[in-house]
Amino acid sequence: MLNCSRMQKKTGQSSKQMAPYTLTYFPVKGRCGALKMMLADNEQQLKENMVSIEEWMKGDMKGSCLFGQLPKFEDGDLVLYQSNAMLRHLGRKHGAYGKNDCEASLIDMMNDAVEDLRLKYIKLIYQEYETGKEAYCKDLPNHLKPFESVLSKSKSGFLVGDQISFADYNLFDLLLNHKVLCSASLDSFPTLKSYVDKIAARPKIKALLECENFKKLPINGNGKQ
Ligand code: GTB
Repeated sequence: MLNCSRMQKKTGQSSKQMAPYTLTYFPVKGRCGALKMMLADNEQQLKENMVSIEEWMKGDMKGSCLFGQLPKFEDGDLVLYQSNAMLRHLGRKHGAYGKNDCEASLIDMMNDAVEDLRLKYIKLIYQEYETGKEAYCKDLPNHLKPFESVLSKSKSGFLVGDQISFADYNLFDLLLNHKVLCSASLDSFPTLKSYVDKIAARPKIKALLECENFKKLPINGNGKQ
């Protein structure tokens, strides 16, 4: 189980509500940090199957995955691959996908922009870390500027509308990664900085971030961060 005992006690869920969701993934935060944050914030339990790289290398599990990759997410009989599809599914189920179609489309747009930046981050981490980190951090403000701009116009402090959405969890997770990668990354973005502080202070997110089971997971699979 992902959740700390402290968090489980606080939620006070009945056994019927326990672990409606199952996540199969490597023992890293990777592409599942945002999903875990959204579930924690909504007091949802998550059963985790951690797959070691040794187990994965045997090949059987890879062969059983629709696109040959993890994460895999199960909600009862529904099996999902693709981390952004998982975020959307949970956003729909837990009121984190806007309050009308227009908001949902704007949330999609913002989440696609988060994915664009995540792909650049992943490329750096897994392919160019030694040679590309300095240039990446120098160029990062150009990629953060649009998020700062959207948030500085937001009355609620969230990307879209007046409530948190799955795109916020996704952006928050990626900004945390960037704070580790380029420590000064938010220095010239006061709105993004207070956005990160505000989401990190949400009680259930705070509890997750302080939870040993979550904290001990490396951000990435190759030890770079
Ligand atoms: N578009 C997909 C999504 O969003 O879910 C991308 C999924 C993906 O890239 N999965 C990677 C994977 O399954 C893991 S995330 N790789 C194995 C393969 O392709 O055979 C990155 C990652 C890489 C390595 C580790 N590790 O060694 O522990 C952990 C995480």
